[in-house]
Amino acid sequence: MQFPASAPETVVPSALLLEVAWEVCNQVGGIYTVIRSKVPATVDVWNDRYCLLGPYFPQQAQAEFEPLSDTQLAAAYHDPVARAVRRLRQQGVEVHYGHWLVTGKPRVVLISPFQAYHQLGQLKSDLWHHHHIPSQEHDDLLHQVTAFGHLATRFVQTLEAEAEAAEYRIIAHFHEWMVGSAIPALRREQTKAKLVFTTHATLLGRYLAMNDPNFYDHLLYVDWEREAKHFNIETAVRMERAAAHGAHVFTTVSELTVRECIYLLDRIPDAVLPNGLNIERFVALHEFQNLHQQYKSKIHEFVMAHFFQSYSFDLDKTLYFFTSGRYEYHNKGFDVTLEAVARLNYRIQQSGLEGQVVLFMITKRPYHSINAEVLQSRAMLDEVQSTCEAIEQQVGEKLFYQAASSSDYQLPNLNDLVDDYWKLRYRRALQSWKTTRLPPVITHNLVDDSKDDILEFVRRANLVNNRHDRVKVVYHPDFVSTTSPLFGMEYGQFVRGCHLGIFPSYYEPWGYTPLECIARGVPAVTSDLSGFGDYVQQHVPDHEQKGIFVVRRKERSFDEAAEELTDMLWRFVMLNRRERIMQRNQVESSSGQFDWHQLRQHYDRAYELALERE
Ligand code: G6P
Ligand code: 1S3
Repeated sequence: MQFPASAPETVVPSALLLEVAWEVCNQVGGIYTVIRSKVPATVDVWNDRYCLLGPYFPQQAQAEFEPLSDTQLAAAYHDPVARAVRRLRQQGVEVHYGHWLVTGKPRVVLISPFQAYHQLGQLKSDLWHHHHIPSQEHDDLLHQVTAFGHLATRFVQTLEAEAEAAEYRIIAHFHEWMVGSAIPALRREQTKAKLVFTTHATLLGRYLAMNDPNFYDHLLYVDWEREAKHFNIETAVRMERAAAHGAHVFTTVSELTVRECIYLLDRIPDAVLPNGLNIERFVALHEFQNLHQQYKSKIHEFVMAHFFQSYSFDLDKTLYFFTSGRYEYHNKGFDVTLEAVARLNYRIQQSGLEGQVVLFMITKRPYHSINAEVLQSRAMLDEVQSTCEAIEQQVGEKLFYQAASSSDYQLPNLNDLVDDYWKLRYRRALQSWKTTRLPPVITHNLVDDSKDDILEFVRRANLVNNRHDRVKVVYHPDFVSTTSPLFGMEYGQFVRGCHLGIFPSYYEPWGYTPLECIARGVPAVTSDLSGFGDYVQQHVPDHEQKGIFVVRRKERSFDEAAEELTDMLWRFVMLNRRERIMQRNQVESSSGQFDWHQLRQHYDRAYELALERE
């Protein structure tokens, strides 16, 4: 689906848009990416009629929020948001107003939920009496969202009064159940604001998918109330339902989640709002290819440190695959990925094909520390490198001197140009580094490594980085970041340096990980059970040619999905360098259709619909 970029005048000029989410200035998961990446495209169109609202947590705010000074606030008398902030402050509410320090620098209001904790008893009682939402003791997240829901309600009401004076209508767009409890409260108070609610997953869907291998077959018959009690999430589920039912316009992120909404929330969504990214295109195509080469070299450094201590292989014939995401072994398709690479390992061994694959599994698990041997190996490789550099410099200097003073024009034996000291140091560095033990699969010491599904699989399949394995596995149970001593690069740079991202999810309302690859010109595998994969199947013709591969998992067994993925991986390893470069070009040039400047249109349509509804 392609839309022209909208001009500002196509958006209702008399409306003010307030976007409310728990993850505004507060990164928890995928919704942060949605809101943050959408900001530039939204600000382009809505300008100063756009504001965000989120919870105030001092530590997060310190890094991401810049408050307006009192003078700036006082001067903003035409701004209904500033007026609402001032009014609430006069009533004793602590409200922060300023800019979110992200690209687009939008205006943002942050309110600390904790200031309403003394009212929790009353708020819980109201939720029960007005909306039949029970409360739960000792659940701090529920306490925070209950308190925030109340304060958000007050803010919208105050803004409503201020905006009315300025003849603005308000659209308040709430994301996910954590901010959803404001919706039934606002409806009960007969708000004039038009309320939009987007759910990015359903709470029950996630729990059921994790626990029921036939989740999609059973979806039709789920007794939501019984299951919500069973998983002990009744309060949150009822908040989600109340928000979905109370909104003027109810939306979700993919056709797949539409089904969940119908069966688990009992409301058909009015619209699907697919997720996009803020895609940065380079003027010259070769620039992103150069970046691939540059970051691949950094990954080479990690690989040398991790493997070459035990044995070496040709890095020029090595492909880097990776998967990443929250540690949901089954939902994120880690199980299918591992099964497929184990089969690929066998196929490559049998075929006599040259080269190997390193699969990185990047996720987050509780760990004590980085494995000391892995760290030490990295440090020792650094020592080898600095020794080589010292020798290089010495040889260079001596060679230059000998060349200048030479009378026979013969190249001297370079070995003779190295001091014994450096020869010895070189030998010692290598001797103490090299080992006969196998390179470890996992880079960290997990808190509980006896019950880890990934480790269990590699042990069972004997995919433990044997010398003869043609697929090696590196399990990194922490996010990749510039401060990580092993990779020392940003996640986005790591993605660029890899050859293929693999994300054959079983449960994934949207799934940003493959899209993050496409945005960087890296081919990716997704599945038809992820919102993104489903969208690609419906809206991106010839997606395989564009380097987006969709594993079919709907109504197919684990074994069939694993086999299809193995075939995809096999075809990928058969490509030569030229073909890979061409494929990356195709991937990069198709990324534009996932830019928010295209996809934001869906949001504006939902807002127009909301304004039409009573
Ligand atoms: C980019 C660089 C080339 C390099 C290639 C490697 O295209 O511009 O100089 O040869 O990457 O591609 P590969 O798929 O083998 O990592
Ligand atoms: C949800 O985050 P998650 O990883 O818990 O929302 C994301 C943004 O819409 C979506 O990409 C993801 O699939 C959902 O699961």
